[in-house]
Amino acid sequence: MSEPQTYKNLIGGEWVASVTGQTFESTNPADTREVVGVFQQSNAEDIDAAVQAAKSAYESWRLTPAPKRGEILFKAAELLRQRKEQAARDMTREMGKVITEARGDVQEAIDMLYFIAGEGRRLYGQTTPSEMPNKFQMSVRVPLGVCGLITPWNFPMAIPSWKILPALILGNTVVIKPAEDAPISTYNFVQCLVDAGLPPGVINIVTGYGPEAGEPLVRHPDVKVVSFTGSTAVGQHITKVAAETMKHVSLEMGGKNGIIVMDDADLDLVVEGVVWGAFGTTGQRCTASSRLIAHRSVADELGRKLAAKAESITIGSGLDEGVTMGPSINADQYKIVCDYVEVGKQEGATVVTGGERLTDGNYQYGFFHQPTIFGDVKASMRIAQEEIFGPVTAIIPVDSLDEAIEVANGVKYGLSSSIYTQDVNQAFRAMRDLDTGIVYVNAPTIGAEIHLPFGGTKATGNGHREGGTQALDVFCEWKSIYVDFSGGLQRAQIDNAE
Ligand code: UN1
Repeated sequence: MSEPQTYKNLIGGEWVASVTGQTFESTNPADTREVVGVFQQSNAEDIDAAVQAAKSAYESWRLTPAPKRGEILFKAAELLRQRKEQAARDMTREMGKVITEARGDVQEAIDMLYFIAGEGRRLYGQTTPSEMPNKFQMSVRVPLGVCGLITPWNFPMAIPSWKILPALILGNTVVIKPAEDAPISTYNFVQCLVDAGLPPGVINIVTGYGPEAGEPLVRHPDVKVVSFTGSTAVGQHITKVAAETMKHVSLEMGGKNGIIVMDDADLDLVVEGVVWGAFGTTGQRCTASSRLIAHRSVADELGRKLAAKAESITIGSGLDEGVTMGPSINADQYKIVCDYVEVGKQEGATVVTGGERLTDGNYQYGFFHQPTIFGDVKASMRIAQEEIFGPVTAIIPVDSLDEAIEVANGVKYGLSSSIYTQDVNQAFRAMRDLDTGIVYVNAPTIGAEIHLPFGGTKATGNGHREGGTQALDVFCEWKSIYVDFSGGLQRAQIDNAE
């Protein structure tokens, strides 16, 4: 194996070591003997240097015409297209998702580049008539300044792109702290922006751990927006800390996403969708299909069919052709998965398939677990309530659509949901009543496209959305501008009132 590369922080256009002089390693979760990169273990001083660089770059970036900013994004999209295969391979090595999915993750960042690049020529505000004569009024978006972005390892290029690009197109500058388990994908993405001509200091990367590097970013008085994807507990902490300096905060957090399967559903289609939704990315998506809320009359048959399909999954290193499911990301996450499987067994759920960790042969070097399906699950069980973030799903039998919707909504999260049915009336009732930010019909709970808003209700979010033009709202203020060309004082609500 070749010597791992050492990555430095990117601050003000320069690659610099952390002031701590310390580094950390990221290893391949499919084979932890392989170190994939060495990264700076940064602290508050590094964060401060990056924020200062972003703050001074802001002065000219905010005045660069938005279509010009968009042109840089278009160029970066072209570069990333050329580099897609290498970026996907780096991603698989650093966080384990199978190569076809890693290509999808890179593609999502490419899609986002093109979409947001086009926003450079839109960024629409409003013009609206005045209630007064000879008066003009409009609203425009204005940037906020330095944005602090804290991103996860499960979509290590797509999710940084969701945050970086809306921030940049509006004229903000960025300091990003990527997850310590998968920083290379952020480097690969940012390198495209740099090579496309993004001026120094407009984007800065600082790597490190949450308490040492993430916390000072959230606390920094010159950071105006924090956008975070990760756990609800950390999101709540960020909200409290950020309140002290009145920052804007956008949060994307957990999910416990349910697929409703009605008795008229095409079960073969369901099986294909569930296996993709539950075990794609080894279940490590916020949108993973971690519950199947199945009509009692089809639940057993569904379990049998699902078991056969799940058992045909090939587990291993995502770089190997033919492998369809990779490992969990790290030892901690692996333990969480193994512990939840034990919890499910103790709670009295039936193991329909799987239920065991894999430790033989080459599996011993990674964090591998069988795809696991529990049957006879009650909606109140922990495995049906808590986010597992692993290859585990739970079949919960129900007797009606009303009960199915009640169960689907009966968790603290509200990210994604789905219904399989041939009945248009049932589909529309579900679309109306499922309390999630995303609803799928006859498809699993994963697979969002970047040009619609992405996010969730309840403990999943704080009312903001990524994706779509809605993502722009996180990174700007609205300014309303009134121009009175009457030559006289016109008092709104007074001079024109009855
Ligand atoms: C996530 O679930 O963590 O919707 C992000 C999807 C992907 C993004 C998922 N486009 O499945």
